[in-house]
Amino acid sequence: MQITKEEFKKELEQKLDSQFAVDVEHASLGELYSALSNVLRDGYAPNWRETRIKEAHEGKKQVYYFSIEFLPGTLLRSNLLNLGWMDTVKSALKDLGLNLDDIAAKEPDMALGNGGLGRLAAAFMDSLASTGYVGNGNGIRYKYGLFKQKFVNGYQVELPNDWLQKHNHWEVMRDNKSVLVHFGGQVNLVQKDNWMTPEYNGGYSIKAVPYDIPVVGYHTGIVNTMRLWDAEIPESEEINYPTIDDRRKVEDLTSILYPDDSSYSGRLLRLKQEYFFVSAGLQSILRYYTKDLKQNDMHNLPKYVAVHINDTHPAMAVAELMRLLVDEYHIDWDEAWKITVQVMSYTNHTIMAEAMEKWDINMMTQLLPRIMQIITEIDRRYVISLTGKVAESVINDTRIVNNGNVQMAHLAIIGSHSVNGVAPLHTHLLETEVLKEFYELYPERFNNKTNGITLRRWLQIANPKLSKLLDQTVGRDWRTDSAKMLLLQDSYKNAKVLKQINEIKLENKEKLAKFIKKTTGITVDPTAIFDVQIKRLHAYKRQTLKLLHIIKLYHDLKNGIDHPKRVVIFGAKAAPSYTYAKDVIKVINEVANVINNDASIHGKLKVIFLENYDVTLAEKIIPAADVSEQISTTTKEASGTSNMKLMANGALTVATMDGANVDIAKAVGQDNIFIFGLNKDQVYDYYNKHDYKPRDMYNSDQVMKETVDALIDGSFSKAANEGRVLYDSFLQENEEFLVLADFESYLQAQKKIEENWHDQRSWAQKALVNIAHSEEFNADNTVARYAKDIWGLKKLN
Ligand code: CR1
Repeated sequence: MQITKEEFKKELEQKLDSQFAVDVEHASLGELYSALSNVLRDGYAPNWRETRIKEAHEGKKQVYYFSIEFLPGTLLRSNLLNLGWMDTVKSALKDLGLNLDDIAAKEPDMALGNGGLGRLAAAFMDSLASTGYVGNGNGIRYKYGLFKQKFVNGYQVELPNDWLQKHNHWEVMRDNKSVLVHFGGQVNLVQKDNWMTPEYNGGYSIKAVPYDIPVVGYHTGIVNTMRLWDAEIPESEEINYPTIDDRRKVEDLTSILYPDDSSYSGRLLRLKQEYFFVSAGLQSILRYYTKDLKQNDMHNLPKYVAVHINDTHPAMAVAELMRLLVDEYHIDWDEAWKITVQVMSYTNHTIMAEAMEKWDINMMTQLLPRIMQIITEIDRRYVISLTGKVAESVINDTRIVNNGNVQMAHLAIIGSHSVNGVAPLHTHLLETEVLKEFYELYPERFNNKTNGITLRRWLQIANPKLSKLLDQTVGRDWRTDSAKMLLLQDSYKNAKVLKQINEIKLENKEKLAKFIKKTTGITVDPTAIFDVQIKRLHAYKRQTLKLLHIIKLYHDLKNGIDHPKRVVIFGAKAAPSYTYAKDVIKVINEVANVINNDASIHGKLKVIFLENYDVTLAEKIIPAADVSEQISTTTKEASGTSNMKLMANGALTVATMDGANVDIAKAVGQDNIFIFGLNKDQVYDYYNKHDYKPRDMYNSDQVMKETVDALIDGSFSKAANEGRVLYDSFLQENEEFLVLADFESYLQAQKKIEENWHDQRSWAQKALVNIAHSEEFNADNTVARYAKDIWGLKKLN
């Protein structure tokens, strides 16, 4: 539905009046946000309803993306853009003396995810709707999102992120679509009507209530649904929870998102969360299949439904679908298994061993007795099917139940027809190292699907100026057909375009500089190199290597060795229980303090660690970046996606040949990226031979020694203890992240960056090539590949 400026103004006034009894002039920004989002809701509501009717009518296959994390950020501007209202509304607001950005800033950031994995899930939602596919999200409506990060004396402090406090304006609660999820008790199998039927004794049910969030497609008229589940006490069981405390215990199931994307804490609650949203999701899918689509043959389920297991957290979907098919719909085990494997597909997002989920059998038996029985049976049949055919060791390594644990990745792989990694190198490592034995058993299941980003959010919304330049140079079509962005290369020698690229970058940097001033009090020079590392704080991502480079630059400047002006900008949250990562934050903050206050270096180097990195902050930083730091230990970063967002905004990447950096290097060519560091074979050589001796390197390299010693020689005395922790970690024999091994070559890469910086025209040319080729990482194309190769979807008419 389109809207004129005048219609919009009238609608806005009406909403302000009916909701708050104020007029535009007297409305607060919060009230304006609320009214504006309501006008938008009216705008897309008909499309949302029609999409559902069409879905049921056309009966096309749908994908359900099961993910324990979704990280959409804010939705106001994205809904405006996708609905085609952005320009009209911006200009109408301007007429009224208002600014869209100020109003949009009132929306809480929907941070129901930790990092790349959750952000990817949200990007896929947007891309599915924007390319015409029916794709549904299935997740958890956490009451508290990822913690709010503050720095106190340089330390990270975590505060609750009560994002729902001010109401989520997009969600619609659909109480009538609630389902019950059962936990605990005992299960006996009894013969009933010729069927082994489970008889449940004891235990309890929790009511899963869906909150639907619309996913508005970009100019497609399609509005898909992201369904997030909340936990309530079923009316019939209220009597069992007489006190507020009792109630809270149940409702706590969906209270918190686990703030850790690499290891697991609060295990029992986490397991409950996993089963809760998986069971609720599958029950509602089958209800839709039977009631709305009026299908009664479960054998046809794979023609209508694809369920995607995003990392192992929803892997129980395999067992839960078996339970539903066998127990509730009386499908033969073998038939049910065929259906299940055809329906399920799985993405692995990391090779980090600590993220490989396993659940204790006893815990699982107590909490989910029927699921444990089913998993045991799947495992038993798996072992039988391979006995005598492959080595016993292979069976033991790959079976689902072993060493007292249920291996969730094994369940996901065995129960899915497709297993994919998220960049070619990552998929290759899955096939040859991490999941080698599975690859040999099921080579046809493995495939690669390189990650992508939504250019709508990261260019159109976050960088309107660069978007306009693209409009002027390649035409507006790039907004729907990103391949057109490649035409930008025709302007490689166009002095005017190159100048504009630099001007736009400078304007974005000025804006960020203002934000930095406002939030940290520190003045930064927008003409300096803005050198950006934004991602979760983790040893493998090596914010530590950046830190060593900063110290080296500082020493140089103090010793009269000149460098171009540079502002290093970090954004990163550390998992609350990850002490090493928190130590890194403290050290960076104290190093920053010393450097930022040292008048002797004349402001040539500034180090800014911005608090509370989230999608909203990313939208401010990314358009202003000159340099993108992608410096993980080769083999450790499955893909990375900030690398893609930064290149799309014209930042030049300094990178190891890890994750999707490899593909970025291929796309832009060696001249337009700064590659350094050990390659995968060298890394594995160290790991296999156990002969990495950083202390020898340190002793024989004076620059390295001076740089590392600064951590313990009193230079940064406020982080003496944490500095010692880092120092010791770097020098430890066979240190896993090979920080010092890459130090020298990282310095070389940085030197090259400085040399290139002096030639602003050629810098702009490199930026231009990066912007043009970022289209290869358009999530719209990524989902098209999933849709075709894995899910078998057809577009809605
Ligand atoms: C990976 O670390 C990747 C995203 C999305 C992360 C990152 O390299 O870009 O997934 N994995 O695929 C993760 O969070 C728990 O695993």
